[in-house]
Amino acid sequence: MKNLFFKRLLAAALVCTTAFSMNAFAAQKKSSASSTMLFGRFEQDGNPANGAEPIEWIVVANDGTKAMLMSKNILECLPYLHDYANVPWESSDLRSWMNGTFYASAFNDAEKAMILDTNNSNPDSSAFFGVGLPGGNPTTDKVFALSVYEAQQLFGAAPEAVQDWNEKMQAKPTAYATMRGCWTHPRSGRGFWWLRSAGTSYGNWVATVQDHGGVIAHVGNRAGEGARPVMWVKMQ
Ligand SMILES: [Ca+2]
Repeated sequence: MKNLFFKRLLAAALVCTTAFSMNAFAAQKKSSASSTMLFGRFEQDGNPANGAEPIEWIVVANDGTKAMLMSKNILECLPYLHDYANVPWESSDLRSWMNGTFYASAFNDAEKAMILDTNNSNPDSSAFFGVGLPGGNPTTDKVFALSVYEAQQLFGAAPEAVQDWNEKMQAKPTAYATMRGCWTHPRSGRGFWWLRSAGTSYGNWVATVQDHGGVIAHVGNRAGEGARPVMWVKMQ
């Protein structure tokens, strides 16, 4: 039932293409049919001279009091970890960037007050990859990447279909993220984005999403992959 609930929410979110401003947030906050919303700002068009652009978020869950938002686009190009090493989400560069540089620069004080702490479990990845790795300690995050299990629940990326095409998981880097080094498919414009879960024990230490939307594992310092921040935002 829970999976169906999330699927329906996601379907509703993806059907409507209207982006809501913060002024419309109150009006839409009780509607499960809300789709995307604008919240915070980050450089996206690759022209810093015209300032940062509003961030568009997909409302992937909404329980009536809070909404789970995931950036529609891949916002930044960075490795999960700068070095060739196996570290858990807790110690990753990606977590540091999301809760540090990104959180500090993308949101004003009023917006920060709306962003809730999320207690994230980080289970090992064996239930997804078969030959998995430990995920490390639980973490408390303002901003985070999805785990493989959350992606599976929200977008139906079933374990037996991790290599498969999954339109719900596809995303494009912004022009800025492409300029920063995110690999971008020349025709589709889509790219790769990190999950926070561990990968497999064959030296592929982090789960990541490919341009066609399937989940795979890569070494965490692989170049050209990016970040899709996720967070829970208070609605009342
Ligand atoms: Ca700009």
